[in-house]
Amino acid sequence: MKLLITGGAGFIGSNFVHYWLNNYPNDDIVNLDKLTYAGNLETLKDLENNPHHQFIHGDICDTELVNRVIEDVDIVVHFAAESHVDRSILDPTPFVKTNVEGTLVLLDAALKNGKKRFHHISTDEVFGALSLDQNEKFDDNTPYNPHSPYAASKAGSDHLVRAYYDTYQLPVTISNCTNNYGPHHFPEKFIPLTITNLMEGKKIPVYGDGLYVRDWLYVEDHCAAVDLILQKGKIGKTYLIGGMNEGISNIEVVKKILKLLNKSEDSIEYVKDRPGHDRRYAIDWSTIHEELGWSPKYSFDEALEKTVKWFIENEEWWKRVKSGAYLEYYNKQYSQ
Ligand code: NAD
Ligand code: TDX
Repeated sequence: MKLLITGGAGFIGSNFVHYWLNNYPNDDIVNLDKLTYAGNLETLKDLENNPHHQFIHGDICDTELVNRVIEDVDIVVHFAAESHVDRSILDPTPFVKTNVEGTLVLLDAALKNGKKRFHHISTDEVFGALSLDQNEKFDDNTPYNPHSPYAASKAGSDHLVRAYYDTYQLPVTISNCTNNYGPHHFPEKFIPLTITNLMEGKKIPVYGDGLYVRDWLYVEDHCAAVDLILQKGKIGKTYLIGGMNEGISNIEVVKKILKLLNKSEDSIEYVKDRPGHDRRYAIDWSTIHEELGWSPKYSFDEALEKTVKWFIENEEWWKRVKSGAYLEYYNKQYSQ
C-alpha cells in the first residue's frame, strides 16, 4: 500500500510516519511537507536511506504538485496545518490559506485522481469550550463552535471534507483529537515549552490563572487510533479521540513536570492570558472504543515521564529548534 502523508515533518505527522513504517515496513510513504517553522527534517533523519519513505518538499496549496504526487497513492492521511493557536491570534491569514485552501486542493486532487481514500486529521478545538463547573464532554452530537482563528480554520476544513463525501462521495473519514504530547513536540506548545524552559533554567509562562484544562493524549495513542480508522473506520464518519486525564489543569501539569525534573515552583511565572482562551476540553471517545476497539494505552503520568525522558535524551534536537527563527517569534509572543 502507498500512503500520501501531508505534514509528515511536523510533530504528529512525523510520529505517524515512524509508527507506520515500524508496523507496516513494506508499505510506501510519500511525505509532502512545506517545512514551515514547524517542519523539521532532522526528525526524519533515520529514514534517509529507507526506500519506503520519500520526502517531497512542497506546499499542499500547490495544485499541480498535489495532483502529481497523489496520482499513484492509495490513501491520503492529511496532517499538514498551521497548528499553534497563539500564532493564529497574531496572524490568521496563513491558517486560512493552509488549513482551508490547502485541504480543498487535496480533496479536489483526491477526487480527480480516482476518488482516493482520504483521512482528515482534526482537533477537538472545533467544538469550542466546556466550563469547569460541569462534567460534560464533547461527543458525537456536539455542534461546532470554534473560538480561535486556528479552530475556525480547522472547522472550515472539516466541513469541506464532509461536503466532499456528501456531494461527490469521496471516501473520507475525519478524526477530532484532543491535545497530543510526546517526542518531537515543537517547543512552542505548552508541555515541551515547560520541559525545555526548565532544562534551560528559564521560567514557565503560565497563561492567566493556570486553571485551564486539556484532555492530554500521548501521540502514539493518537497514531494507533488513526491506524484503526484507516483499517476499519466507516466511510463518511467522524471519530472523536481523547485521553484519560480529564480534569488536570495546566498548573497541575506544570507541577508534575517540576517534580519529574526536580525543580522548584519558583520557576512558575503567571503571564497575560491568551485572548478567547478556551477553559476546558474533554472528549467522549466511547464510539471509537465500541466500534473499533481503540482505547489509550498510556496513562498521563506514565507517558509524561516518558516524554520528559525523551527531551532529556534529545537535547540536541530541541536546542536546534529553539535557536534561530523560533527565538524571533518567542520574543514577540512573550514581550509583554
Ligand atoms: P505541527 O505544526 O507540528 O506540524 C505541521 C506540519 O505541517 C509541519 O511539518 C509543517 O511544515 C507542515 N505544513 C504546514 N503548512 C503546510 C503546507 N501549506 N503544505 C505542506 N506542509 C505544511 O502540527 P501538529 O501538532 O503535528 O499537528 C498535525 C495535525 O494534527 C494538524 O492538522 C493539527 O490541526 C492536528 N491536531 C493537533 C493536535 C496537537 O495537540 N498538536 C491535536 C489535535 C489535532
Ligand atoms: O506559554 C504557554 N502558556 C500556557 O499557559 C502556552 C504556549 C500555553 N499555555 C496554555 C494554553 C492552553 O490552555 O497551555 C494549554 C495548552 O496550550 P497549547 O500547547 O498552545 O495547546 P492548545 O492551545 O490547547 O492547542 C493544542 O491542542 C489542540 C494544539 O496546539 C492544537 O494544534 C490542537 O488542535
